[in-house]
Amino acid sequence: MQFTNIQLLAFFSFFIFAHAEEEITREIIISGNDAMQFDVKKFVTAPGEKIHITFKNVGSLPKIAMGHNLVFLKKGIDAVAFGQKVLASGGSATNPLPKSLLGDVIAHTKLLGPSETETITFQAPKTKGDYQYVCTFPGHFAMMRGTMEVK
Ligand SMILES: [Cu+2]
Repeated sequence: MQFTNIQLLAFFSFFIFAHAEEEITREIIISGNDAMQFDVKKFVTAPGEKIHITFKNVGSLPKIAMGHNLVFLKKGIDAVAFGQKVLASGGSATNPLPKSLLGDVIAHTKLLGPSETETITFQAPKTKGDYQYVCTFPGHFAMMRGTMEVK
């Protein structure tokens, strides 16, 4: 069986493309501290890109008083409105992200105590635009917010 040059080209470019797509992983490191601040308030990613987020709680206050998580919200979900919804849905220091709200969430870490770190991996949305992220420990949404821009 003979392959034409075009067929061979199509065959190999498929592999090259598939491989290239696999290689693109964006590494982002974000920390939260005892002053209720994320050190990264904005980052940019490409549509559909694989993202590794390493989230660190660099504070020293106990988790029950100053735990932090990192919650990525779907397009159009406002971080402040979501923080209020968490409280209205029974969110607390021991249950900062009620399961009933996961439909609004792209990806999230656990609640981290002092010096804890967690890495999560997810695929960036395919639709361009701004996506907000927030810490949903009660009250922290007032200060701990940021934006992932997909462009
Ligand atoms: Cu927090």
